Amino acid sequence: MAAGVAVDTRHWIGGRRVASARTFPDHSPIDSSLLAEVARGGAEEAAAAVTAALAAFPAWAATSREDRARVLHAIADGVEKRIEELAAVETADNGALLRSHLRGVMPRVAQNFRFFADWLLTIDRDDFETRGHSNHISWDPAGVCALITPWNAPLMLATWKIAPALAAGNTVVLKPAEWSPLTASLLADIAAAAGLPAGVLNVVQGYGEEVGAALVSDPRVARIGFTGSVPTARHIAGAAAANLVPVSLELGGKSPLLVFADCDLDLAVELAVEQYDNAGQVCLAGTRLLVESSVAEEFTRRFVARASALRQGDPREEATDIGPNIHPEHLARVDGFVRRALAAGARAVIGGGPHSELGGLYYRPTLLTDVAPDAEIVTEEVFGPVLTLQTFDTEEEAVALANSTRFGLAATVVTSDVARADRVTGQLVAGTVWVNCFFVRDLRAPFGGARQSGVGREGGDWSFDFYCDIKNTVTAPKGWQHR
Ligand code: TXE
Repeated sequence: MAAGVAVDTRHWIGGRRVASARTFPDHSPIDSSLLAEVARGGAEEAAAAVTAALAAFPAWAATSREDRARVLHAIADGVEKRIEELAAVETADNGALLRSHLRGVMPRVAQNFRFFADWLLTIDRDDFETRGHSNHISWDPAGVCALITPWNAPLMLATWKIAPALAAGNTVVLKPAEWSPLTASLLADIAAAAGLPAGVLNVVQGYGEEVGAALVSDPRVARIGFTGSVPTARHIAGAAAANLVPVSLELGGKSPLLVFADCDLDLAVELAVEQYDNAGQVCLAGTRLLVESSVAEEFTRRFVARASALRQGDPREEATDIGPNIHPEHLARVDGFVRRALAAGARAVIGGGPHSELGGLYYRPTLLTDVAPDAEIVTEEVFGPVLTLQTFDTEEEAVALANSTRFGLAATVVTSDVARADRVTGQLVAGTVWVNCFFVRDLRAPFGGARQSGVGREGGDWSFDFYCDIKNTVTAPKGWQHR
């Protein structure tokens, strides 16, 4: 196995490993080697997992906040103890850089648990006064949460939902993406070793249309958390509507990166080249470069020099900057976007196709110019190392271009003019806006997007609002000793 680590890829249901009659192959995008034959669940396994989660719910919901926080910290301890193994397996499974997993992604997995454990102990919306009366708001766990997660940051995005769901006192059934199933299986072992009771976290492996669809249609599910594509979100939202289940949808983006002539151009180039991270498989990526005309030529020259120095290859090597894309089907999807753009008259300043020497799933970092504002390559999420560059002459034109897609997830503004930054950021349709920086994240901030970038927000209070049922407000004469 590319990762050199054997993973038990049977389901984790009710605190024990469960096999299925069928399996599906899991290959590494690094070299297409077979990593595992993974249990291929279906409606039966999905139902069994919901049953186990339901059975475990009363006791876990009744566990004190302090005890739940203690278990979540113990899970974080377990993640930190096995961080090298988790990083190696995740890199083998989804092709993202080992150094990113070791130094950024896996520490963030542990932080997801610690953050919501601590937030649980500090969250205080309970008491405020009204005309001589006190009000006490209390909230309950919601119940069984079905969490369906993607392949671009498998364990980080799964635990970004699992941690608040568990902290709030819910039980969970996780359906990882079939293109990156492995670390979810390891998490099940880590959680069990940390003392998470059987049935509180369940992991069912399998295809979205088999396991995922069964989970979101199960009337016993109380919350659905999803990160993935818009088309899949439509299926899930429809199932949730049938049962009137609250659903959180974190979807794609086509975010702008605005470069104004007054900016530090070297900073703008560095921020733009960062958008190739994870081979462009980042929902927040600023893939639409919008550059003020007067600096476009110099920006492009510096960008080409910087991007041409990026090293593509084996993501396990420390020196590698860009690894492979996740899967042959996805590579074909990415390449299809580029080919259609080139056929429509776009020009590839760099890249423009798969990496001819490396072959496999390696796609060259690509920058396309001469693209129309309504072109598919400008309006649709490619989810590969493919950027477009458009120019503008005025601030108004920049904002209009930035807001011209059906998405609204993020935006980056590069300018040295504070007043301009205030004006522009106030007009952008984007859930997260960075000024002269990128991907600086605080877990207290609401994460999510407008338009077709999703429904709802995750992070801090917003995660708790979603994963809890607000129970009631008790109002009594001042001095009443609310429990
Ligand atoms: O996602 P899917 P895919 C976008 C990105 C990418 C495109 C396709 O544009 O190119 O989506 O990626 C499960 N009922 N993003 O096809 O299909 C599936 O098993 C229930 C952006 O991989 O949405 C997986 O676990 N579940 C995104 C999860 O949904 C179903 C990250 C996501 O798969 C299902 C990933 C169904 N009918 C993709 N069909 C981001 N915002 O980061 C599939 N699934």
